[in-house]
Amino acid sequence: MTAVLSVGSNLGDRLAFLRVAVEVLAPWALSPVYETAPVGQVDQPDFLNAVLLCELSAQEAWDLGRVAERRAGRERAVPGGPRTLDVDVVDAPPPAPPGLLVPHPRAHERAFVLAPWLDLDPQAALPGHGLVSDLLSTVGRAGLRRRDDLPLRP
Ligand code: PH2
Ligand code: MG
Ligand code: MG
Repeated sequence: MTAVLSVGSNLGDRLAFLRVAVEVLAPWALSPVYETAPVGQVDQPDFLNAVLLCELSAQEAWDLGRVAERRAGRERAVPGGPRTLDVDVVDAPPPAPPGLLVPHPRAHERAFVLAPWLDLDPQAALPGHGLVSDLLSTVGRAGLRRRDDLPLRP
């Protein structure tokens, strides 16, 4: 079964850091890259975001996500602040590490997750919330810009 992972970067060479995630997580499908206005703490640089589909359990996705973040030199200075690489498990089959909520509790309200996921799978659904296409219609695409000039695979 497939894991759906959201990757984001808003510090340094953003595209290069997303490519670190691709290298470590070995996805079988990669979405387009979106440039996105920061959600939550808004006084930080714009993100690049994408979605990866990987043949991993939630536990494996979490572990490899931490490996990728470390390889991208991530420092956890300010919670919610700028980061070189963030790898989040959106949905994945069990087992999951203790304390990790799957599906991700905020994925349904995040256009920067929903839009690239929908590009990969028009039928995608988020357990407990329904079709990604419906969720994205509700949330809207404000603050998103698709960057086809920045492919995840060079
Ligand atoms: N990640 C967050 C908080 N806000 N905003 C955007 N646009 N993209 C993100 O990846 C993002 C965010 C927490 O991890
Ligand atoms: Mg995150
Ligand atoms: Mg995270």
